[in-house]
Amino acid sequence: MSQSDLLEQAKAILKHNDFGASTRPAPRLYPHQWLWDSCFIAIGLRHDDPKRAMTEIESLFRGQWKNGMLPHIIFADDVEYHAGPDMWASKEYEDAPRDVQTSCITQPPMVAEAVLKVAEKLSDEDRTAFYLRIIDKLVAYHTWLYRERDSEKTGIVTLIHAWECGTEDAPYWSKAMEAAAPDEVVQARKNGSFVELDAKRPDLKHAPLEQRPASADFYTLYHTFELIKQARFDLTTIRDDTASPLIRDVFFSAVLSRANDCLRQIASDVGYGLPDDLLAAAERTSDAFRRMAAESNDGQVFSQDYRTGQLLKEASIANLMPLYAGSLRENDVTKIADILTSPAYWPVNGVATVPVDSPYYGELRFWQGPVWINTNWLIVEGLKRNGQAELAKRLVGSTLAMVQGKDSLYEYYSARTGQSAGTGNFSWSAALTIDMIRCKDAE
Ligand code: 2M8
Repeated sequence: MSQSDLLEQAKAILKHNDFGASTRPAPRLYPHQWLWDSCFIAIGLRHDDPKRAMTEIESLFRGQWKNGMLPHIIFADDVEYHAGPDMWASKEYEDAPRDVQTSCITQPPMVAEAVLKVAEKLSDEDRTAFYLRIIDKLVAYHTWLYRERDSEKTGIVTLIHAWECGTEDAPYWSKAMEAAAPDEVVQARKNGSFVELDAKRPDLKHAPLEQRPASADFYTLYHTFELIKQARFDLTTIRDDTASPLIRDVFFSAVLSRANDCLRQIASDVGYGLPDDLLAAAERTSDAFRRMAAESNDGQVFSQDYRTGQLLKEASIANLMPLYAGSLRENDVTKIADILTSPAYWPVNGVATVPVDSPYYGELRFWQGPVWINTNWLIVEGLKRNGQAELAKRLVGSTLAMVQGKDSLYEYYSARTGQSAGTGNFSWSAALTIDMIRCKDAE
């Protein structure tokens, strides 16, 4: 398959998943609009249709709550999904929009980065108009994140559910969820068999069990969802009234750190004064990453249990994210580059979401080992910004070689063999393949 065939394949997937002003992550498994998916999708769309890319981003704000929150899903009508609109009942909340149904939690705040990337492809006039239409909404979102999720002013925001981090089955979340397992999972653990629970899974119509979260995690995701819903999705109530895990999440906060830098750039381009408390919060986040990376022997940083302060040291790609968060000292960049090129993280196809020597590693297990195109993309961006252009090029080459020549672009791939897994026709894999090819060709 030639590079231009791969580009055509990727474009056709985005077209197929387009439903007007936004794009489904995948036709059947993910039939609504997701927050960070749409950001990656816009980054791909910008190369051939920057106006459609703008629409993809602006359509996300249909779902913005009055308090500033951007929800992780905006629901389309009448399509089957395992965690659909009735389960969330967003309209019970005064802050939620009236004309669309949404989830009541958020997802990695990639929006400001997506706005900046799309804007690179716009005329000066369109760019300014785009920034002016969107900046108040972005400020409201970042302000909500700090107000609601970092009232202690640590710089690292707390997540109230694994679905918020986007990599929901990452080992540090899996581990933290163990103590909150529902009775049926506790019982299945005792019996040593999950067969009955596996048989009831709605998501397994679209992908086999070994490629989806294990049932212990899947049912705990639902159970903790019920707990946080009873607490009306409020962090303090969840902390005080439930045993549902709360995590100061470095993966999510690294995305926020970069998003803050993007927001500053957007504001400066249109002469917009960002609020002082937001600027101070952003400074705390970038300082936290620089400090954690400098203090760590091997460059890895860890999320924390919000209640106890205990570090969650399970190995995963989240621990390497200071690279994406901002500019690090050269020595700290080298430490992280050494880990991500080690045989555990880069056995054949880099970079595994969980290293192959981790007890959690599963070759095709959802967020527990396979290579995802979006995490590779984040690492490529981090490497480029931290003076590692050659390694970034190598990672782009390895990613494109892995996705090339298959019947579709998939949700994720084996780090050992490149085998594709999860759902096919996966939008962000298509969009970021386009972005990698087009940026490589432009260099
Ligand atoms: C996956 O998450 C959803 C819940 O949000 C699910 O498992 O049904 C994750 O990979 C998430 O990061 C992604 O945004 C979503 C849609 O692609 O799917």
